[in-house]
Amino acid sequence: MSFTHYLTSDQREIYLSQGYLLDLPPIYTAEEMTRINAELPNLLVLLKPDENTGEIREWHHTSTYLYEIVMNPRILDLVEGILGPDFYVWGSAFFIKEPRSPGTVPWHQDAYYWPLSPCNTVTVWIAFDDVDEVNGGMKIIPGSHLGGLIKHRKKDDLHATLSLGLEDGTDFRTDSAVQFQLKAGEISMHDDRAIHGSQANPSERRRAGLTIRYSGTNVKPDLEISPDFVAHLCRGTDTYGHTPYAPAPTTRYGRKDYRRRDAPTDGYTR
Ligand SMILES: O=C(O)CCC(=O)C(=O)O
Repeated sequence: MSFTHYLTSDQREIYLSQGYLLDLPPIYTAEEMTRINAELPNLLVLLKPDENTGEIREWHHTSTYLYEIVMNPRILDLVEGILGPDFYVWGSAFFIKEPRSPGTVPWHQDAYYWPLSPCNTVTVWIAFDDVDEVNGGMKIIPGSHLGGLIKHRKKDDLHATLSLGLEDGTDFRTDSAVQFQLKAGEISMHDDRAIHGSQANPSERRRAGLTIRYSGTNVKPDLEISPDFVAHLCRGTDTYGHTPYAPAPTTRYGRKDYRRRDAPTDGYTR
């Protein structure tokens, strides 16, 4: 079976050995991104007064605006190069840092948070803005996905946007961290075990990205922990039957409310 669908074998090799991929062809032109960004306020107005933009999670189930992005064939072709022919999309979430905002994303491994087994999930991070070190772009530790899941610690930092994280120098070392730089409309891809995080945005520029989570159909969600877990099959067939599927949305902008539990401090390590 070939897994080089629209990725070169070198790119696939880099992803498998480093746990991430950059320098991919742009998904959207500048004009397309301008149009996509112009629609974003239609989602923001659906937030409740006590909610922030981080609450726009899994709204691709209820908004064709986002569903079209997560199902974009240009993205699916690249994901297929990693996951193979049979995979679904289950997650999407905005990580928006407004200019001069103190919010950080602690170093973490996504899989520690997710009741999914086995680890076979690719995150696509789409830049809605130009993103770099100055406005709090993501950093990743190359090869860190190969070391297994590490116990995360509770984060008491007021500005941390996740409740659990890893300690630099104790759990891992940041010496080799790679800074992601993306133009609006470009993507990065990362493995669900790769250690990554991001700093605050002290700049005058917004830093917005949409994360999308794609899993091979062999990945089984724990429906007792996540009773509202639902997916859309992106490519191929699902012969495993682990995952409930939802119909595509029919409205342009809709919010999704779901039952959500914080990850326990010992994560969902298996
Ligand atoms: O956008 C960021 O800074 C972090 C994103 C992230 O943690 C993720 O994609 O899992």
